[in-house]
Amino acid sequence: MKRMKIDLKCTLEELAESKKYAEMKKIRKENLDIDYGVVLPRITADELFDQLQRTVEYYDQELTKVRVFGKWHQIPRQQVAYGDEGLTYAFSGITIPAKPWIPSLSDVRTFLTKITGFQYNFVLVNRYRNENDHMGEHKDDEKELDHNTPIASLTLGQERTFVLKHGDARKKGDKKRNIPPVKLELQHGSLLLMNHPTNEYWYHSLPPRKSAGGVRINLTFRQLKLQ
Ligand SMILES: O=C(O)CCC(=O)C(=O)O
Ligand SMILES: [Mn+2]
Repeated sequence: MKRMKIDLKCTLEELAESKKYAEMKKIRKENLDIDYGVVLPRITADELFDQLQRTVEYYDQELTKVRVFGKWHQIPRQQVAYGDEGLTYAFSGITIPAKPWIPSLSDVRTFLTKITGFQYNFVLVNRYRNENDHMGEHKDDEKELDHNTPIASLTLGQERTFVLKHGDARKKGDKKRNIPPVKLELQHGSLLLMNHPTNEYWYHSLPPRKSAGGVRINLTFRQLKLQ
């Protein structure tokens, strides 16, 4: 079925002004502070997803290899960074310049600033092609990140499970603490804000998930300190 074309920029502007999106729900645990809510209506999320599918140019597979125990592996997803001029993205030993903003990403950035009050100068785009594509456990605790600005993670397309685990729950032996993981089903058009100090204590991942084979695009907007 052919959908009516909508003007993304205007739609996002109106949405931010009308505040007609679901309220964000706060989740708090020991040193975890996140907010979650669906901020884009279906039709807007669909249009953004289509535009990103058409216009985002992912890094070459050669640039997204990682070295683990001396062996090179292709990361299990597609990836690219966009951002203000001069910002770079460091990835397992290589530093790649962020690509200049494209209209859809810059419209979303403006929208996020209006609804959260935070400024963002950088976005990492991850595209999960199928149920096997995933992201392993990690913390986004790089020193270049401005910790006063939460990482704003917008999900489009296939719903997938996002898992947060406390660092102490991953330890072995006596040091291991029994802290249950926090699991969230990240919906099409949803926004997740990871507030400080979540990323100092909690790891997060997007595990493979059978029966969730559709394409998912995730945008993590970040504020990098000027380098
Ligand atoms: O795809 C996701 O929801 C997670 C992305 C993520 O953790 C990251 O980009 O650092
Ligand atoms: Mn992350």
